[in-house]
Amino acid sequence: MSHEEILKGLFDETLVGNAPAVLELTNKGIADGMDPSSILFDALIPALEEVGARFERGDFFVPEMLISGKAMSGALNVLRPLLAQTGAESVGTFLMGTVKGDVHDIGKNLVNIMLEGAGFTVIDIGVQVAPEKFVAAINEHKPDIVGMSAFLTTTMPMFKVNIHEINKAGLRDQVIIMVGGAPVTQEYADVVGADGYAADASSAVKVAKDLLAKRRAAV
Ligand code: B1M
Repeated sequence: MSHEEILKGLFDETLVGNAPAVLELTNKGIADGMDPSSILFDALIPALEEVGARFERGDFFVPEMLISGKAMSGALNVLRPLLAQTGAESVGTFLMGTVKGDVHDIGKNLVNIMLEGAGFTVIDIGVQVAPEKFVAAINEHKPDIVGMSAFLTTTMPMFKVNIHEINKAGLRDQVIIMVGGAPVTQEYADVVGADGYAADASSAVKVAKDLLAKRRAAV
């Protein structure tokens, strides 16, 4: 099987949510010396974009989204150690969660993988994270950066609620706050009072590093 065929197979099987085939092709690609980033960016992510487009058109429903998501997550487990390989000392601690009311986690997990690859210690507090859980986790882990993901227009307002609660707990000055997720924009991040926003996992790493460097230079 050529690398092109593996990529095409990965796209097609992720689209139909055939998790065993996606896992097998991912393992085959890696064993064959393929670049893990190519598997991710040239096959898996485009497949989920297509799933989203079909859902919008009414050709796919929630169960189809779910099985495609599961197939993608299985492949991410294989890619995680390869994408996150780093021998470096921790550059900082990043606390990450998907906001309350939102169960999407693939994008969040991908950001985590990239951050780990860039040397961050990542503490993932999961999905549907309530404001009080963010506050408790900040007290417990004392992160440099708090990252919040929201993937639905209906859950984006939770950023503002979370930031308000972090403020009320007297912790706002101690952490940098970053937000992201498919419907989020820089303008929205500014409105809710976040310190940073990124559109995708690789820019999230860059923004996190820049914000941390600025904060450290200021103190
Ligand atoms: Co949902 N879903 N979903 N879904 N789902 C979307 C998000 C949607 C865009 C589909 C569509 O209509 N085209 C739509 C949202 C519309 C909107 O509000 N704008 C949608 C909907 C409507 C819903 C439900 C409401 C459907 C229903 O029940 N009627 C429901 C909501 C459930 C809930 O959360 N309460 C729902 C459910 C689900 C499943 C559970 C079935 C499943 C999730 C599985 C899982 O995550 N474990 C699912 C899936 C798979 C999708 C799509 C198809 C794929 C999402 C994904 O993983 N993308 C999605 C369509 C799409 O995205 N095109 C869709 C790949 C991922 C790598 O990209 O998530 O954008 P992304 O993450 C990026 C960036 O956003 C960024 O970096 C990531 C990596 O590059 N990023 C950050 C993310 N977090 C960041 C944080 C940062 C910085 C950057 O700093 C802190």
